[in-house]
Amino acid sequence: LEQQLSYAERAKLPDVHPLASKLLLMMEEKQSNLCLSADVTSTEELLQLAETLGSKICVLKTHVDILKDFTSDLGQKLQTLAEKHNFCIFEDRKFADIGNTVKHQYEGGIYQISSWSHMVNAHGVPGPGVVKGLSAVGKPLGRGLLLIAQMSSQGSLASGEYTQAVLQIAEEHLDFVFGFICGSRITKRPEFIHMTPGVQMHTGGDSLGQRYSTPEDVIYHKGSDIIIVGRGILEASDRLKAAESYRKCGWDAYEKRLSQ
Ligand code: BMP
Repeated sequence: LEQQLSYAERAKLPDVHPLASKLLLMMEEKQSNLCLSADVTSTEELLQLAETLGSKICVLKTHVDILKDFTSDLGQKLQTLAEKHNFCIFEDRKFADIGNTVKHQYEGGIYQISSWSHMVNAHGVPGPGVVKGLSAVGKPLGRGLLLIAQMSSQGSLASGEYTQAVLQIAEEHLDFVFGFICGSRITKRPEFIHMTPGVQMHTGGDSLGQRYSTPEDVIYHKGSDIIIVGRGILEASDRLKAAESYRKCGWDAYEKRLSQ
């Protein structure tokens, strides 16, 4: 039954995290459940992607530690583009240490992630302390956390009981955790947002263990909420056209799910 709720209806649930609410409304308004994984190594190219594809996406996912020319003004520039085109910024940092260490990694260092990224993610491996550490920094800023419950890669250890234990940590920290990185829906609780990487128009994989599912499979059959697409768009000859076709596929699959 929860599956039938629209993104807009879920945005209004009393217990929904404010960031999840904002994101769900944005998705409905833009008719986009597409997250672009902007895995490029030049800042100029990253900003250009945000500018040209911004209208097609609900989330821009970054790996700022792969940029060869990172400078401290990037966060502000990304935030300006996020406001202009109405998307959220997600630094895919995958925190995985004790609470005290991740607090510093999130707030400080060269990247100062908490100052510009609306959401980040973390592994459950360290136990709940990793969430508590990140929350100490992010919650006062209105940020949100996604826990990595499953991974798209071949042989991933994040499955079964591990996935269930991650879900448990999330349920105990509803004031900061608003969703998951996962392959398919792992909870019926409609306040949680499920985001799925490893998406291309055709199933298959790469030479380093990545595995791909289609937008239709991820959103309609697996019940996830957001498709995360990197090379499916980045390696296309026309990135804007590719982004539009992923947006449309993801959205059509969502409408099909709603109308069941
Ligand atoms: P691509 O669509 O080009 O395969 O990129 C996938 C992106 O999602 C990469 O940035 C990768 O780091 C990330 N990712 C993933 O592929 N699988 C996971 O389980 C978790 C991820 O964050």
